[in-house]
Amino acid sequence: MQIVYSENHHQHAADVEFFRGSLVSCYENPARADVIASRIREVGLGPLIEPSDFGIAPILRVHDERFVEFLTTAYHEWSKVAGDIDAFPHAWMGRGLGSGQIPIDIHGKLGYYAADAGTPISQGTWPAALLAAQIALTAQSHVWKTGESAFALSRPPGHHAARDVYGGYCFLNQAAIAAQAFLDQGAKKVAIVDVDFHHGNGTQSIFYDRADVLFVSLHGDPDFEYPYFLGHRHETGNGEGAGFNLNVPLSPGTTWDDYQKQLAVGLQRVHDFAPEYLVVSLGVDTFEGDPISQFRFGSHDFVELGQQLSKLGYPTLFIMEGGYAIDELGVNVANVLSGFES
Ligand code: Q9C
Ligand code: ZN
Repeated sequence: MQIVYSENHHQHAADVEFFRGSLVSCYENPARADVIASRIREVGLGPLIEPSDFGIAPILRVHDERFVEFLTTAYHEWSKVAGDIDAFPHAWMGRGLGSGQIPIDIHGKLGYYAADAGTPISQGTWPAALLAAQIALTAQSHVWKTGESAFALSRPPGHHAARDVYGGYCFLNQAAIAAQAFLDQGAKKVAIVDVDFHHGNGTQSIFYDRADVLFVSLHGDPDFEYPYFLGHRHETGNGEGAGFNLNVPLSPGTTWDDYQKQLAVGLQRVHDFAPEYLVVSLGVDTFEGDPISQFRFGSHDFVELGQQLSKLGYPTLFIMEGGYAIDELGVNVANVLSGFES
């Protein structure tokens, strides 16, 4: 399997995030990708290659131009008034309280574009997010050209980013950008399976009205878990997209044994859809030791997860999403990929 990686993810290094009313060290930190890369080298899963530059056009197929413009300038605008400290919003519009007009002031803009107060923007956030998208596009291009599978080992993650919203540690939606790239290159149908602990609200929202991308997500029930406002079972798609969105919310404490039965239903739906390509939003925050999540996968269960995904038989593009138990993160991710290859 081809692995696409760049050490330049280190540019996105925020200091703190809000957690239960306090500021704590960021869970989404550079050590995450480092330990995954190191484990992948250790088990010899495949060559780690550097990303190519596909420019901004494939990103603008998914994201709003003014949103991208905001991301490119946000830290600079913020640091002019706040100094060299991570940027956070402090005001949101609230239901019914927005005219739709985008504020000019940076604090207003942060509130306009952010979904939460848990996603700091640091000095190198934009270049790192752009690089993560290029990593996804490089891996996508490999899958497209060879029919082989690939892994985009990138951070920051992407599945909480919507067309013009950032949040949940995500800025650009790599999975959506890659799925759209397959379609733009001539594919007719692409399925995205999201196995991150959190619902992929950004990805769902991007494709909710469309029949050319099937979105299947298994996740912590949003009645209890981030992102709270999307990911319920009754969300099945809209208009032409009706029937092309499948959410499987699961209780806190869900084990692999519970999960795999639901996964089988989700993968059957993918099979029935008969896509040409599969994109996997790969979060391993379903691990029992994850500090912010509530499922109970053991490390060995990730091998089986990889095996189940490989049984579908599609050229598959894995995109790195969440997973915050640093000590086991490398093993858990490599286990999925090893299981997939076996
Ligand atoms: N401040 C992904 O796994 N915040 N994002 C949790 C800690 C949101 C997770 C509370 C978690 C987002 C890609
Ligand atoms: Zn997650």
